[in-house]
Amino acid sequence: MQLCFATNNAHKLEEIKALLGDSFTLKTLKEIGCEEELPETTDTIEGNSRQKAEYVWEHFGIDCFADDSGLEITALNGAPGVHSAYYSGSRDFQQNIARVLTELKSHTDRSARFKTVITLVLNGEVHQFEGIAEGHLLEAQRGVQGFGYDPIFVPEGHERTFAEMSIDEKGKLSHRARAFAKLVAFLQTYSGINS
Ligand code: ITT
Repeated sequence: MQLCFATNNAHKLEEIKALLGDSFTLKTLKEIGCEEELPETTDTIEGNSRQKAEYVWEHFGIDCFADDSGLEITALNGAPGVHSAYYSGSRDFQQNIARVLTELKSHTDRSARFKTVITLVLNGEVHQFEGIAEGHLLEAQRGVQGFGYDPIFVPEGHERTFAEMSIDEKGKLSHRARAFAKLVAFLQTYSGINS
């Protein structure tokens, strides 16, 4: 069965290929002839994830899935959320962290969660899978692994930040891993039923 993963992030593609096994031939956007930037113009993580997957389905007619993620901070009413990548106005991780830390200065509640929503369009039907990693935010950065807000995020039940963990360790706890696990379980059941 052929399926497109609507991402340009090679790292994400390799990760999901390893999880899915041989029942699925995963195609990249390039391989299906999609060279354009996918639209991400809604105001929610769910909406952007769905918008990307539906764009590929509508323009290329191939079953596909897309993901979108963000950091939701309780004291900031869920911000930066869908704006996580460009919160400071640029994609610069250090500037984004700096803005978050400044805005949190007057708050005692430091709880936050990473959220991933994957949208799968299969035979024209839409399915969504959510993964959450609960945790809290430090006042200063620790660690150099990972990306984005990892140096200030400590997942629930742990003392180290995501940036102090190995890829494998973060991979067991992360929002993205949890959402992908639900997608993989769904696809395995689906391919079992249809083989
Ligand atoms: P795509 O090209 O796949 O869209 P992206 O960087 O926009 O890559 P996401 O949509 O998954 O990635 O996430 C949006 C932003 O949320 C990302 O740029 C980070 O700032 C933040 N983020 C998401 N997942 C994160 C993680 O695991 N650790 C730290 N920050 C993360």
